[in-house]
Amino acid sequence: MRVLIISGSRALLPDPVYPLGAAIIATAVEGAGHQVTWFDALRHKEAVFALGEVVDEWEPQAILFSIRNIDSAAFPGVDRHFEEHRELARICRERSTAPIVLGGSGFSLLPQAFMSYLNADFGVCGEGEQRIVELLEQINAGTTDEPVITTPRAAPPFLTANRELFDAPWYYQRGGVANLQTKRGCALNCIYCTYPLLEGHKVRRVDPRAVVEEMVALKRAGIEHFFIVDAVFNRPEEHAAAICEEICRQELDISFSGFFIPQGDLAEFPSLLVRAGCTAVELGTDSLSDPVLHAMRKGFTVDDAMGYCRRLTEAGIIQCHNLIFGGPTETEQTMAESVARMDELAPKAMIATIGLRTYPHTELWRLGGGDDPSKIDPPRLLEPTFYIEEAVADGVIERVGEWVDQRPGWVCPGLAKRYNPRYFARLRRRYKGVLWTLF
Ligand code: B12
Ligand code: SF4
Repeated sequence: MRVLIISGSRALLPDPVYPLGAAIIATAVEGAGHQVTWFDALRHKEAVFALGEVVDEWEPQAILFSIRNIDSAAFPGVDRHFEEHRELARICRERSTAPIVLGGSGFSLLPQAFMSYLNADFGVCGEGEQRIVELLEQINAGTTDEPVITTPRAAPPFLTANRELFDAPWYYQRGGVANLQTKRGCALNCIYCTYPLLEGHKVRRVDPRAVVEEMVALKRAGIEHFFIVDAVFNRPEEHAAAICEEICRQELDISFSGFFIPQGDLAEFPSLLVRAGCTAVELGTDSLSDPVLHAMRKGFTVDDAMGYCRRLTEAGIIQCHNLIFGGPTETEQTMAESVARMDELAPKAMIATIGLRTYPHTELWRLGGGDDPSKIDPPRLLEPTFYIEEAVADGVIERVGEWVDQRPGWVCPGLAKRYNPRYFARLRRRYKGVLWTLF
């Protein structure tokens, strides 16, 4: 079959992100013997027009649409990406009779909403690399049944992407990293988080030798800086350590970063990270006040976080933290505690988030009084909603704005403070690796 695969994301911040999920799907489809062409909406100023031309020329027999981003999840200045996806889907419908199949992390969080909003034929929820091949066979044979299919979670080793698809070098040039996965799943249970919904609670690890093999292959292609896209890189800690050891064993000269939880037991882990090339990490700290950490069920305490971060600093690892202002049980006092303790840690960068984006099927959705999602008209679910604790709702935007203004390394996506595409693109011109190390 002639298959067109679209990456719908047009988000440029904090960096343009290589559409790894879409590339894996395209690799699977190509591997099954189909003719594949890809369209990357981010690469076109007039994406809808350009897509129309590709559809006319290519005359696809199936159109696969990868939806990574719904919105920027940043309050109050939220960017609504789902509206851009509708325009792309509309032009496909106008120019082609091919079935439209949706997938991707954004889609998987709100499948029914996207199906009806984009007027799609099929949707694959979750990890699509195996199921998409079967679905294309069924479409070809005219034997399809359910429009929305939920896939079982894949077992490692996972299919690796052919990075010629969607032009990985272009993203490396502009985004400064190549993305790579070392496992799927998160065993933790933070009340607002969608990652366990997307990837499950059971952690499925890729063999460290296979992870490093992928790094070696990318290094041969000139890529030396990586971002690990795992929910949390340092959980389980021994898997992360095994990957670091393998990088050291192979004397691979690369740098990498990823998401970390500020807690861990292995005393030698920070120095091992440094030897393996990880000298900058992003921490999902969220709060530095115990009642709020407890209410969000983060699974660590202020003491854990402060102690862990000091160990990272001693080992020479610079840090970017995230703080959420307005989470469950937040008060003026808990916010002030978080700010004071963050000042003590004095990280290189700090991302301030106001409130929490709520998603159906999370505990926070229920806590925030969200209705039963099955009773809501599906497209209405796409409207971004946020939880902000009532006790601080009045004035939290101004307070956070002031804190950010007073601290050079702090950014706030929702207030567009030190967070704009031109500033970041300027920094990026002279730098590879994670960008916040320049703040
Ligand atoms: C790593 C990550 C980042 C890193 C990316 C680093 C990098 N260079 O890659 C950073 C920190 C930069 C980042 C930034 C942002 N992110 Co982010 N990120 C993730 C994360 C954890 C993993 C993404 C990933 O690469 N997964 C691995 C790939 C292989 O999986 P996948 O893309 O899901 O693809 C699989 C399936 O979805 C499916 N599939 C994919 N496409 C298709 C298509 C078809 C047709 C089919 C059938 C199947 C299919 O099969 C694939 C293979 O199994 C996800 C959460 C998660 N656990 O998924 C959030 C997530 C994607 N991010 C999210 C958001 C909001 C953002 C930001 C907007 C945050 C912000 N305000 O800055 C920015 C946007 C950046 C941008 N330019 O797009 C949201 C998106 C939902 C939403 N509300 O829009 C997610 C889902 C997290 C969440 N809150 O729930 N992010
Ligand atoms: S916030 Fe991080 S640690 Fe908590 S459940 Fe989500 S991915 Fe896991």
